Amino acid sequence: MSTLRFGQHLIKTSVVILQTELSFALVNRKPVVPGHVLVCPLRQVERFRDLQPEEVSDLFRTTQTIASLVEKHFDATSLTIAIQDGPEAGQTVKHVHVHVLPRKAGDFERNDSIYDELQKHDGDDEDAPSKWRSEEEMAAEASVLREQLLF
Ligand code: AMW
Repeated sequence: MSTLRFGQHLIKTSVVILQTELSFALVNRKPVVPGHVLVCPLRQVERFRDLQPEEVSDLFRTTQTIASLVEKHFDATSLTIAIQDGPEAGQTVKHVHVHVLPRKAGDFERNDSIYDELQKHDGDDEDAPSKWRSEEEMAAEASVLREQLLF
């Protein structure tokens, strides 16, 4: 099976939802909310400023497609779309990625707590292999989402 690079991680195509000319979207091994997915440039660059204009364009067009898909599929009514651009902003994987998080009424008692959760969910204390989803579960989710893209 072929793989894509996400920073130091090798990503199996089974967990990839969509690949375009310059970007790809994958399911998350430790989602903050159901349907929390990531969209990345294919080229491994660390910071948003490192992207070429055509990569920015493809990345955001892909984000738009994927955001609509997960909002609908996970019965959400809004989205949080975020880039943690640099370590002080909470970036842990040195490869630009857009977090797409479906939102629903009452999902967090305080709406902006999602940013605290985003900061915490892959911190040193939280990001243990025992807390990751199985490859099978991730591949199953990616497969369902890929199918939805066809309609
Ligand atoms: W960052 O804190 O760098 O803005 O976010 C990294 C994101 O990548 C987290 O949501 C984390 O759960 C996710 N992640 C890290 N490694 C993998 C992987 N191998 N497969 C899927 N998601 C991953």
